[in-house]
Amino acid sequence: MSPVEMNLEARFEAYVAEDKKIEPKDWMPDAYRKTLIRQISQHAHSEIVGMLPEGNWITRAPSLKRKAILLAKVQDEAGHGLYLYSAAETLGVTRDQMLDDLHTGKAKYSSIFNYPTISWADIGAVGWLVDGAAIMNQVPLCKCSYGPYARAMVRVCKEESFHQRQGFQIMLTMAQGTPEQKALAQDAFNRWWWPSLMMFGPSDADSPHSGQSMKWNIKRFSNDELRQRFVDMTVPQAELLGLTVPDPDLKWNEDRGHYDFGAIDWDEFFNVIKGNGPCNKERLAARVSAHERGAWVREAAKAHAAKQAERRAKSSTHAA
Ligand code: FAQ
Repeated sequence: MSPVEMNLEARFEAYVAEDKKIEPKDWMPDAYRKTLIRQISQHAHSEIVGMLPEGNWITRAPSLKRKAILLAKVQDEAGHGLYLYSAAETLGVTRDQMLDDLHTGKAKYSSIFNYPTISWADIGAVGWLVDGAAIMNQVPLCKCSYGPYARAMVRVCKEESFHQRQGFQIMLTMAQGTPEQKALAQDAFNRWWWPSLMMFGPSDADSPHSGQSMKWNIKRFSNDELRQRFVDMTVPQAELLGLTVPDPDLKWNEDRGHYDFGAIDWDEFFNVIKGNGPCNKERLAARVSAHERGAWVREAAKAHAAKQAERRAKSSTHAA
């Protein structure tokens, strides 16, 4: 390493140690750049693939009000994808490259979006649990060492917290409704609980990236720490709803000051992230088809931009 590079590396290390933000034009180690591109692009993919399970219910929402709320939520997720793709682009990767990686199955997106939404109660469970888990994981990312990612996360988290509350409200309405409605809420809870715990990623002992990402202040808490916080926060909410957490081993541990919970089925998790979950193929096919069907929009936008540029160039020649 040359003396100049050593200086740059020392400056980078000092910035991280002092909790300052690294900005796109700052020098950064290749591995830091690579880790951020991986995490931010996977996060962006999760947001846009995450539109699909809920999008499934827009035409079948039970009232105009619920339809308008769900439509707004799904559009918010698209917006989150756009902020995140833009943040990743500042690291030197193009959107085309990222989308290509998603469409060819090279890039991951969150395991949670490979499960089906089979009843309206699932929309409540997704908002309550999936957005709840997303907030738990993402609030610390607002303090991530990479400036563009941290700033994108501030707005994302504000919107996710509205999403979580609308989900909880659907669950509350159903849990206080007819016995059939309450049963649907419990059934959705049973199916989404364990996959929501898996969203935080493998246990710390099996998480290859956590150690380095925590040293770089990308991640502030480990996967297991955030999962525990989520369990501790959500169990009292389930009690308030009058629903039963689908875990016979769940128990408050006085000594730890936390809930103990049952074993996660990691075989299921790894199987889903390998592409073999209940909806992986359907989700990927829907994304690829949307991308192909949107080609004319991208072409039209490019043609429009070229015409505008041509007009600007002509008017500046006339003015000169
Ligand atoms: N699913 O060493 P670690 C949302 C992969 S957004 C699939 O622990 P890391 C909003 C991981 O990538 C939800 N793959 O990795 C919404 C790595 O594979 P690789 C998304 C997973 O990065 C709500 C390998 O396992 N949120 O929900 C998963 O340090 C409702 C080893 O894992 C984010 O992306 C998983 N669950 O920690 C939208 C947040 N977990 O790349 C619509 C930002 C792990 O080596 C509707 N990301 N893997 O091939 C993060 O915080 C981190 O990347 C973790 C994983 C915590 C997800």
